[in-house]
Amino acid sequence: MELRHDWTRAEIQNLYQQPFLDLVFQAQQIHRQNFNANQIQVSILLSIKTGKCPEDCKYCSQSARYDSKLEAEKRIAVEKVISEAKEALASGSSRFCMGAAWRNPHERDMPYVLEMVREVKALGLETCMTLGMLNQSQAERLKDAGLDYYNHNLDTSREYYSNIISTRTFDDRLNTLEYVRGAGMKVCSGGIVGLGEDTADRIGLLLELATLPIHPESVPINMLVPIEGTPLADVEKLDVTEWIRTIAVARIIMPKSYIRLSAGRESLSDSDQALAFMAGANSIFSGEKLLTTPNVAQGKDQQLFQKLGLTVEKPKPSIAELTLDAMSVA
Ligand code: SAM
Ligand code: DTB
Ligand code: SF4
Repeated sequence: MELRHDWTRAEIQNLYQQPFLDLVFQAQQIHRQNFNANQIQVSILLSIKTGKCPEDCKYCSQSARYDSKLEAEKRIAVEKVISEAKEALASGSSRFCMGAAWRNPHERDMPYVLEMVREVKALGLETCMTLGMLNQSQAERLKDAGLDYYNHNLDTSREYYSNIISTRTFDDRLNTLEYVRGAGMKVCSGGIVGLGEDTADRIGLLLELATLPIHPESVPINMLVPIEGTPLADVEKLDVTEWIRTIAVARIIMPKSYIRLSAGRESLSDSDQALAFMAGANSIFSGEKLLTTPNVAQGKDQQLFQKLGLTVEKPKPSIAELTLDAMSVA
C-alpha cells in the first residue's frame, strides 16, 4: 500500500467521526496488513536530568514556572544510566529512551549525552533521546554516536498550541524534526490528548503528523497525566474512547508507523488497553516510572501480554551486527 502524505482535514475528520466500532475495525484491518497483530514493541524511559526546565509547557511537572512539588535532580552519572539500560535489556525492552528537562542541550552537555548514546548502543539496545530543541550540528553528532531515534512531540494542533506552550513555537518543533531527519535519524513524534483541546485539535495534530514529508517511525499518543500545581491540573478528563479514536486514526493514516500507547496508561483497565491494541497501538512504555510520574506496576504488563497472547518484539539487529554474524558463520 502506498504511504500518503497528502491527507486532508476533511478526510481525517471523516475517519475520526465514524461510528467507533467501524473505526476500530478499519484500523485493525490496516494494522494486520502492515504488522504482526500480536506483537508489541516495548520501550523503557529514563530521566537523565529532572526538573527546573525553563519552558512553560502547561502540562509538565518539570517546568520551573509551576509549583509541582517535583524534586529536581542534576544530570545523573553515565554509569547509572548504563546500569538502568542493562536492566531494561534484561526485562525484554528493545529501546531505551533518555529524556532531559532542557529547552535544548547546551554545548557543555554534548560530551555527556554522546558518551551515553555510545555506551547504551554498545549493549545492543536501540537508543532514543528527548532533549528538547536541537540544531543541525547537534543532530549530526547524536547520529554519529549511534542515536537511532529522537523524540520531539508536536504535542497538539497548530491552532491550540499557543494555549499550551509560549516559550517555543510550533515551527520551532518542526525545525527540530527537520534537523533530526537531515541527520538520518528516525523520528519519534506524537502528542498529548486531554489538554482541554477540541476534537478539531486532535484532528489537526493527526493532520500535521501525517503530512510530514516522511511519517514519524514512532508516534506516541499520550493522555494527559494531570500534575498538581500545573495550569492543567484540573482540566476535565477526556473520555478514553477519544484517546482510542486518535490512536485508530493515526494507525489508518500512518499505516507503517509504530503507534505508542504512552503516558496515561496507568489509569487504563486491561480491557481499555486491549481495545487500544485492537485500534492499532503496537508499542508501549513499560517500567514503573515514566519520566517523573508512575507508570504500571512491576509484572502487570507481562500479565497483560500473557492474557492477550501478545509477544514482545526483539531489537532488530543492525547491519553491522548481521555482517559480524555472517563473518562468524563463514
Ligand atoms: N524537554 C523535552 C521536550 O519537551 O522536548 C523532553 C521531555 S518532555 C517530558 C517529552 C514529552 O512528554 C512532551 O512533549 C509531552 O508530549 C510528554 N509529557 C510531558 N508531561 C506530560 C504529562 N503530564 N502528561 C502526558 N504527557 C506528558
Ligand atoms: C512521550 O511522548 N512520552 C514520554 C516520552 N515521550 C518522553 C514522556 C511522558 C511523560 C509523562 C509525564 C512524566 O512522567 O513526567
Ligand atoms: Fe521542559 Fe519538556 Fe517539560 Fe516542556 S515538556 S517543561 S520542555 S521538560
